[in-house]
Amino acid sequence: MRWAPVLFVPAPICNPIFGSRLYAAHVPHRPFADVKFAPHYPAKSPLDDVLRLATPGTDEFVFEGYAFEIAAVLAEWSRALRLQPPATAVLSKFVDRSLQSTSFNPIRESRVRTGSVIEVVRREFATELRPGAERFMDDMKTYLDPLKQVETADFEIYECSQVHDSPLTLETSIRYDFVGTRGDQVREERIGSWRMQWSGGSGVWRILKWIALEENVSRASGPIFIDITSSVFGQTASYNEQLLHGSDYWRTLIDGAVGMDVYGNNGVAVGDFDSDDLDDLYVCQPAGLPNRLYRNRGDGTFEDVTEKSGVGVLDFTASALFADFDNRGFQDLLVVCASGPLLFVNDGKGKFTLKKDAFRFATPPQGAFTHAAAADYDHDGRLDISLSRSIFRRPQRTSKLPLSQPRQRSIPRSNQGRRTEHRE
Ligand SMILES: [Ca+2]
Ligand SMILES: [Ca+2]
Ligand SMILES: [Ca+2]
Repeated sequence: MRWAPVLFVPAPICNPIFGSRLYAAHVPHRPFADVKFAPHYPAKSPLDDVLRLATPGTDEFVFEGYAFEIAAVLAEWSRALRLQPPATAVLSKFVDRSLQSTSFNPIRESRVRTGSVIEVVRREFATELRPGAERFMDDMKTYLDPLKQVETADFEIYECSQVHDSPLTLETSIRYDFVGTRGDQVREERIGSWRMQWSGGSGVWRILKWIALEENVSRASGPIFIDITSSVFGQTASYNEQLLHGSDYWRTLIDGAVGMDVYGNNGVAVGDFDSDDLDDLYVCQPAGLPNRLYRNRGDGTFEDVTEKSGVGVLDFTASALFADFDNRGFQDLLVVCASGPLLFVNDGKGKFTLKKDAFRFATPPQGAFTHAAAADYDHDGRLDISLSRSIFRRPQRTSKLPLSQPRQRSIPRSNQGRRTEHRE
């Protein structure tokens, strides 16, 4: 054990992609710094074969690697745009002198939505290609000039194909999303598509062609939504002590045996359970954390009524639904746990009672329940339910991955008045 301090001297970290020794210049030389501790595991990890292919382009999907490199170019421009638009100096590093481009000045604008709060315009562009990198850079400056501050500059490559072998030339379709503030303080979002041609490889790419395809522009004179969550729920203990912490936090505190995982989402349900004409909120939670019911006080705040209402379900809950399933005039609560649906009947006095055996399945359902929808599909005056499940199947082929993609199945259930019946 006396060698332990030496063994734990930090070794240089090698980036598997770039092969550089990060931090090497910052680690001071220490005695025995050359001594390395090389752990020997008893067996090869079953994940090794998968992890070896995790870096884009290292498997048969070569274009994934090219797209990854081009995305890095766009990400560099994005970072510069958010610092100081239009950041054409950064962009010019990747623009070939022979670049051909269409004009970013729209030939047609049509109003999609008008109003005092938000207006939306659809832009169309000319298809004529014009040569010249300098002309393109001037055009791009003019295009981005109204955005004095850029908050979002996202680029997503949704198509990538090879045009020529030598030199390697790719054509990409890219969805862009700019969000920023103009000089007159109007907020503007531009979402559209470009088709671009790139030449190069080995991490060095230059843009040969830039074609503007379409664009939607949304403008608002100020923020449309304001986050008021903390002022609405801030006075409740459950908000501060439970909801503000994420799954990572709770997984370190709650025994893993309760089954809290990081897969899937937990929804919310909105309904007026106490019939005061104010919508209340039911918040679904991962396994081990009780779902919460918040009553709308009508003064811009909610109170936590989980305990006295009796709907603090601890099972993993994907979603929930308020609806009057027994036609007594009060909103009941359908809680969709992964293990199955639970029906809580509203007594009209602020308390719910779990209706046992509300659901009977002809065969044991496979997979995890995820969603529910309600409608009176057979017009008998009683609400019926459609339940969705996520089913994991082992693939037939020799995939090394443990599980295939989930498949969705739905179970329509007919409301028979006293209980529901399975109709599949
Ligand atoms: Ca209410
Ligand atoms: Ca009811
Ligand atoms: Ca019905």
